[in-house]
Amino acid sequence: MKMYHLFSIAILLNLISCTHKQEQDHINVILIYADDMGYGDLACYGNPTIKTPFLDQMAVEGVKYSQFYVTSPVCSPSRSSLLSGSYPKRLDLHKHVIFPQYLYGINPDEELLPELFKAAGYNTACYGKWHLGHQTPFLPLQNGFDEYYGLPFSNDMSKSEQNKRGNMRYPHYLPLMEGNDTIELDPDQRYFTKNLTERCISFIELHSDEPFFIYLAHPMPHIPIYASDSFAGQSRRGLYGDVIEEIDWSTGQILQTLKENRILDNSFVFFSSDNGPWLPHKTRGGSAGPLRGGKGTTWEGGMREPCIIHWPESNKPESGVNQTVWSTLDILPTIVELCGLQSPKLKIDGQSRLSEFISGEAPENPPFYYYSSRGLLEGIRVNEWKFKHLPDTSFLFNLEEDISEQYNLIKQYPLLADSLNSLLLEFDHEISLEMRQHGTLDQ
Ligand SMILES: [Ca+2]
Repeated sequence: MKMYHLFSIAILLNLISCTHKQEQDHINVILIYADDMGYGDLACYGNPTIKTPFLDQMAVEGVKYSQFYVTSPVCSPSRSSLLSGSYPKRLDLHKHVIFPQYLYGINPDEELLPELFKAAGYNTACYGKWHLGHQTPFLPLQNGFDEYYGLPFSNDMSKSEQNKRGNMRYPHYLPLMEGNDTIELDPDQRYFTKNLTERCISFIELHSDEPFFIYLAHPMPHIPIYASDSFAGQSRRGLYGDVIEEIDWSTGQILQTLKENRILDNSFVFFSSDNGPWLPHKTRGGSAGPLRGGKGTTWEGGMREPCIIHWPESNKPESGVNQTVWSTLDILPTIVELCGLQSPKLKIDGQSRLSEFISGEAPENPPFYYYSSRGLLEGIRVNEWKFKHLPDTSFLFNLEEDISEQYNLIKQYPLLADSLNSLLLEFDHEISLEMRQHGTLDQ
């Protein structure tokens, strides 16, 4: 009898240990995407007056990327690449942002990252700004997310905000959505960051024993900017600094929640922003640091972003600064490999960078293409060289010697410029032929 009990206990212990091991085998993923935050807005990227201790610490313990790009200098196209691994033009989402009166959005046939997670049994949540189409078929719940709470488009697409700017006939209210339903119109924007953070924390706590994927897309610091009472008036950089410091706090809260639930070691947490700072709004917008230009341009300031990643213990590169040239295109395939998900069947543009990041081997350097806010291909980067053309001028910069794009070397290296221009034209021709269609309600 005694032996029987001992045997039962041994089986039980074995079962518990197996279950525990299974729990630790999966990797949780959180993508945090700010809105219109610049390359120079975080202390760890050189900002002298905004305090970002949590992101600074995340950069020290994880990896900070110094040459990370987004695929568009405006919201909707940039977001489409993060979730699809493709240039916006491949998805027919390259022609600027989706305004409230538009009837189109991301094609539900696209295989987005949340759908790949869903197919692998993950719990999925989207909190914050969506901006990939606000008609029902294009919203998060129809595209792989179990939960959605947030704004379907930008926080300035609001009757009250437009009225403040003197646009008294603006007809659209800003909807706050829960799932597919609007639960409030023109909500108090001071509490966006705080409320989204609380949602995120609750979801982590509820699913701490199960695999999960969270896409936290902060509506800030896109103007109009607001911070909660705890942060307003605190930063030396003024309200803009308050907003960034609250986003920093939010990231710290999320990392702390993962730690308290003992799942930080098997979580991949990514932090970046969809495009550069909104410079025409002067002190209300952010800073691109040493980079030229900002939001809406294909100068570096419009498309090079801070990127900090906390890697899981099972796949952890050496901490520090990584100088690889890469982009949001590579996030989906890298995560697919990291988490063992099924790859999308449709053609995408990104590639997994997992093995080179983990092993520290020399990075591959596929060309990076700079599409404008209107979807025109204006530039290409290959290694340190960037060729860019505007209607009246062409430029050639050595970005690793001239980060601020101040010295046009096109007259010194005309053959190099020509060959980069040929690559650019060839790529745009190819993607135009292969372009899929966005989803529309009126087709
Ligand atoms: Ca944006």
